[in-house]
Amino acid sequence: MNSKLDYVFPCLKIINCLSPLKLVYLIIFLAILPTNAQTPVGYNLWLGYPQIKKQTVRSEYLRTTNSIFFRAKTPVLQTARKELLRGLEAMLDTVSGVLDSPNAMNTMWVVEKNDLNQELRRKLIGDFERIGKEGFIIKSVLVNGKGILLITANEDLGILYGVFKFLQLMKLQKKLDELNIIEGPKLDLRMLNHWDNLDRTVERGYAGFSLWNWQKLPEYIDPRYIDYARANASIGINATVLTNVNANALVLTRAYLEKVAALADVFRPYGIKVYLTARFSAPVEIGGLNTADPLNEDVIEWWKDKAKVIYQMIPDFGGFLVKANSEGQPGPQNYGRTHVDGANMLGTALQPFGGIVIWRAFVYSATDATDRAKQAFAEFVPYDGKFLDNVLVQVKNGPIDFQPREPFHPMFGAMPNTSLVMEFQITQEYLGFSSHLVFLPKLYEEVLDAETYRKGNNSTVAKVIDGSLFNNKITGMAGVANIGTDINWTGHPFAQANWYGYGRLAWNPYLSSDMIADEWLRLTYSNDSRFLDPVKEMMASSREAVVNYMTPLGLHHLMATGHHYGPGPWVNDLSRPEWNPTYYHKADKFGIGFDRTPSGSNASSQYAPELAKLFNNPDSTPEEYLLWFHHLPWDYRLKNGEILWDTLALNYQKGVDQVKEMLGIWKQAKMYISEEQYNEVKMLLEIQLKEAKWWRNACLLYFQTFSERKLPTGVELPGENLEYYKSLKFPYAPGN
Ligand code: GCW
Repeated sequence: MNSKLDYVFPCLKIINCLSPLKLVYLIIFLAILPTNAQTPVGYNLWLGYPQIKKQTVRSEYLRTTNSIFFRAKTPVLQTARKELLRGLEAMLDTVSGVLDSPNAMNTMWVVEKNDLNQELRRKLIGDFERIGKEGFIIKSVLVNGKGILLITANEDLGILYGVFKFLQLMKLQKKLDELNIIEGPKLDLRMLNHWDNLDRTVERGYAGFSLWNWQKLPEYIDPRYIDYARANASIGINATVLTNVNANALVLTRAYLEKVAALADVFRPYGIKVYLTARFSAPVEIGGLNTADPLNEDVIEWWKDKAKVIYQMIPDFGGFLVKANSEGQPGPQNYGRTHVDGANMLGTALQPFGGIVIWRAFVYSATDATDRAKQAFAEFVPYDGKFLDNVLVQVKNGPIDFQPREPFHPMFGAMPNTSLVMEFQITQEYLGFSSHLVFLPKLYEEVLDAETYRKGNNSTVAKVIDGSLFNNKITGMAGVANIGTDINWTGHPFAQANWYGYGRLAWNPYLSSDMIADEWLRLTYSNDSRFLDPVKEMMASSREAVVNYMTPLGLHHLMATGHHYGPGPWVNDLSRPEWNPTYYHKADKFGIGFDRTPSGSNASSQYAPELAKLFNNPDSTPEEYLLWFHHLPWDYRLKNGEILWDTLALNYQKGVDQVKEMLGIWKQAKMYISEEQYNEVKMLLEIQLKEAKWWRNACLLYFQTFSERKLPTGVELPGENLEYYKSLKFPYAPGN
């Protein structure tokens, strides 16, 4: 580990040898060096470590820091030690001595359970049981009568997480001397899903290109890979699927596996395992077989051999994520077999090596005319209990597709004998790309807190996925990444909060989104409450704002074709009915909305009876899901006393007003942050305001052709006519 002194001494030696004239030149040269040699704004994410004045550190121990006992025996522990020193040195501007054995001068110990003395081990035995494999303990303890700050864990990864937590607490200006934190993750798999293609384009990616430079791998290790791993480890993410679920079999060839192995080597010391998407037809495409039938002996052998090769190259390989028989991807059904046949065949191949299969439930058929919202449930629920133990089923948060708002997916709670992984989208495919500020943990929280009633009251979605409701063996959450080569990683600086917040909720799905916003803002911008309080409010309202200006009252999938950028509620000419927005809103002279009650598609019956009853009656359906479940007349009277048309229009207007308020809040925040930080978000909020108005105008003008009613007072009149909005085309919208 290099300390700052390692660099200072050689420099002093060089300076000593210089003649006075050369020294003058050197000083002039240093003075004119551009000062922006620092890290560019946004690159450090929530991991920037600004200097803290020593006297304001809320810890007696650290103010008198002189040595730390930290025995780093494994690569993960070495990472942890490096991270601790990096943070402490930057924040405290003191070079702390790190020792491999305890010493009377220690003020801090960072030690794995097995390296603790008997007495402490015994004293903390209950805590060690509670934190599990990856958790940590941060605690003030007495050693030989002297107070010491202790970070400890059962295993090395817990230490790394504990170190990040400790640095975070320091940055949050928490009092550090009486800490007693005993914490472990509630989910096993805390995963990012990259929809990254081998040509470096990113499906639904709005932050540049893929981070993975396949061309230069395996030899060339971009330092960003390390920074990516640090960022993920700091929020507890322990798994990454490198490639798009719309998969390319080439990644399973030896040449690519060597590249994957190089990435796995980089991520391993940060506790992150690598997974790949497996194209079901790979045995045909790269294996020379003439079938990929999961019951064919040659196919079974091919996958077994493939698994063997992968594990020889990447001993801790995580496993496969599979999108099969969905949106044109090949799968077992191509051979008359089932999802269970396909998933279990791959599970069997990975099982000897401890690998897992994550099989996606995002399926809807090109030929089945039943409501798309019902199809995944109908197809998968009968398979409950039929998947192998190392096969997990990954379910999107809602039954359609990552809309600004959907009710939770009815599969959650309906498959007690199957491990269900929650799939959230962090990238904002349907929520304004990387131009709109939308704080997604609000959405995630709503889904996780939703009551399923599957095992009485308090059977929330969070309890389904953390395994506590049905005692599942493996648990997990997946987030479709919003990360790319942009300097600030995510395009919009506030989209970093979605990556951060996703990680925090994957660690603990019971955290509140308000707390996450508070943490993230403090870690990224400032601890000043004059900045924090209003900006937190701006974040909290941002999700409801996007729902209002895009798809209020339970409307969904009104986005334009293909790229999903901007409104296209009029689109009705795509080859598959369920790709058309008109399929979802069903606006006509009578009214608007999708009847999913028994008089319609009866999708409501896929929920527990308590919910189905609620959803079947428009009067008891929560207003935010009204048009998801009902087709209602334009003059249907809502609880607010207004008719549906007026409420719809006023909601669209409200969304626009909310963005105006967000912009207003941001303008007030100007004095607390740098000009660059301020301008960046201000410009983006201006785009968001322009686009919120576009959404409002386009949707209202279009729906007005059916309602034939005037816009109510308070709704701004559109500046253009419907034809204008219909004529807008975006052939190069990103992420498509
Ligand atoms: O939301 C849709 C996207 C597709 C995506 C698909 C999926 C990867 O529009 O781009 O494909 O979902 O989740 O498989």
